[in-house]
Amino acid sequence: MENTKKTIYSGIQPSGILTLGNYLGAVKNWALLQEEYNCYYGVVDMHAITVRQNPTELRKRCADTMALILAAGVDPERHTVYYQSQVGAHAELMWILNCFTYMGELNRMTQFKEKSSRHADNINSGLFTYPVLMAADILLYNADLVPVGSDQRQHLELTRDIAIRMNGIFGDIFTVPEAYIAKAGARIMSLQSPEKKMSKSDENVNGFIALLDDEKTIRAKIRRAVTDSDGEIRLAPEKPGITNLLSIYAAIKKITPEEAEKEFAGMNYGQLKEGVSDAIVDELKPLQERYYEIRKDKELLNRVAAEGAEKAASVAYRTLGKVQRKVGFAPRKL
Ligand code: ATP
Ligand code: LTN
Repeated sequence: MENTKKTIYSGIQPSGILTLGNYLGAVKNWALLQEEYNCYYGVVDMHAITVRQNPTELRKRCADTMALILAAGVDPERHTVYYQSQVGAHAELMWILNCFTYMGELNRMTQFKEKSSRHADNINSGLFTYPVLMAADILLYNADLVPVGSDQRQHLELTRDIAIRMNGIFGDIFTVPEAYIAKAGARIMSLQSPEKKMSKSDENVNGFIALLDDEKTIRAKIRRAVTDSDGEIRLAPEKPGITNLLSIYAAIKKITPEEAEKEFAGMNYGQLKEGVSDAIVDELKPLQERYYEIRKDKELLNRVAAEGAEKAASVAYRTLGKVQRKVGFAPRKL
């Protein structure tokens, strides 16, 4: 029965076209988990403006991201897909959570440190409190499980700490969520600098495979992927490029990186790259076909967004109301 199912929440920023990293680390699992869970998936546009965005581009990317989530197989009839900025409860709960989060906790966040060094001219306070907004997203829906890539583990820990702290003060108001981090694909690395994660806002487009890259581009990017000069195909920390290619292959084929290593043992780098390209192209082709169909259908996208915001708001405002009462605010008509 629908309402006895556990709840999933996850979000993705419309900060660029989704990459293979976003897909293998997160979005692919969103579709797989929807049979067992009641799911809320947010296109987190409020998180995206923590770095400068062009407004016209951002609006377009929100729709692109929504279409990609649907193309990946998420069913908006049974689940909730929506734009975060259309549900005001996120910002309202975030304020309250801010007052229960310590500067010291936020100062430790590695994503903040990494993003502030990348955007040194715009270290705004939104970038600093970004994890608190993420905690608000998750706690509003009383999520049990949060499927994300491993880069988000620290934010999930903070969300849990905030929830436990507030439950301790006010009695049980929040469900304490667990991270769901898949073994394969949890951290796909950049093709150009395999010591850092593949990121959709990387200014070097050769560092990532975008989900909408055509076959020629995919093959060219993999051909150009940084490797090393020892010529042997094996998993090793000192061989991050080869290890990453094997991990990508493994995540797509649903095998372990060790099994992928065996499959390519004794071959040369050219053959490995061809095998990886074939796997990516086969995986992305059907997704792309569905995407272009859905992306044309403005009416469908608008309807999913409107219905999604309404469904999300009905749950989110209920939680917000409960928290507002607990902290001592005057009763409010929603
Ligand atoms: P940006 O580059 O704008 O910071 P991003 O590419 O890191 O964005 P997000 O929107 O922040 O993507 O993340 C969406 C989801 O994709 C999150 O669950 C995140 O953990 C996951 N993810 C992001 N990058 C990777 C990666 N390289 N490998 C695996 N999962 C990833
Ligand atoms: N911070 C996340 C995106 C995100 C998210 C969330 C993920 C925002 N809100 C809630 C899970 C649950 C990221 O991937 N960078």
